[in-house]
Amino acid sequence: PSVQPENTQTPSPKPLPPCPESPPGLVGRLLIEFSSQMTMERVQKENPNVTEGGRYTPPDCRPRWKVAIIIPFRHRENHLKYWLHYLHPILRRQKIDYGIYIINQLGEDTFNRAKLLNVGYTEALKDAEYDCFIFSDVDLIPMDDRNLYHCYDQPRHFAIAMDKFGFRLPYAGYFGGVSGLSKKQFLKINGFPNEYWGWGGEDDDIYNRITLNGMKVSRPDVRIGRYRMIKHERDKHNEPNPQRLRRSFCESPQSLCYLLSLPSLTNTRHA
Ligand code: UDH
Repeated sequence: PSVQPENTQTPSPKPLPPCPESPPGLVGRLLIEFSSQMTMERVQKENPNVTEGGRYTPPDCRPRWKVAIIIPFRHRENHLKYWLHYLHPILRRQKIDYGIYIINQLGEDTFNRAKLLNVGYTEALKDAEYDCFIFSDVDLIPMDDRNLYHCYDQPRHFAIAMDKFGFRLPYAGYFGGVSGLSKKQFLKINGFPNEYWGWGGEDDDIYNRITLNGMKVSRPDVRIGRYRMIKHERDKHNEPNPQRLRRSFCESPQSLCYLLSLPSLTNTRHA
């Protein structure tokens, strides 16, 4: 009798279901504190499934976004340990496919946060086809894991209720701390400004770019968008930029310069 050849082909794995829009493992409000010692060894031990380069992908579902989280950085190693300690488990519960990019400014020249964020965008895309970019200060920890770190129909401002501002927006157009743009939204505003050296103004400029390009900022519920900031003194070489108001308010056609009576930086005349 003839012998039937054995079927040697392994069955192709079943495609994973899409990750749920509201991940079931979220816990809501979190207790965030910075008094216990934190070490990188501990962070590594707590997060065995995070791979080289701070990458993670949910094993049991197909994520909706591929998110690059970009952190502007210099001399804040202690803050970074806490950020990683808190954020990895949150992002895992949120079922986010992510990579973390610490963009370190070398040397002691004046700090340039927005330029570092542009560098992060470019560098991350050399690694993988990210379609969502979240820009986070290293000292800001979300206090609620329902504040989902992915992108939205409109550019997202996540850090809307920080402890240092009494858990409210400091002003309506605030876009600082933690924000997120899809690749399409980031390209639409031609990225972030490169010319803000020192503290301040770059976030207002980004806000203006968003609104001038016909988009609106989206935000989470104020009860969910709460953040703790790790207390710190002002860093050396990141003193307030004396041009921060002029630059962010006076260079757009809808300039607020006249209201503020500030001279424009450019020769453009606004009607
Ligand atoms: N950053 C660094 N190193 C620096 C400067 C800034 O890593 O030397 C990064 C870091 O991610 C930080 C972010 O840029 O979270 C924003 O800078 P910042 O924390 O200085 O800005 P923030 O508005 O604080 O949070 C302003 C100084 C407040 C001083 C209060 C003194 N009591």
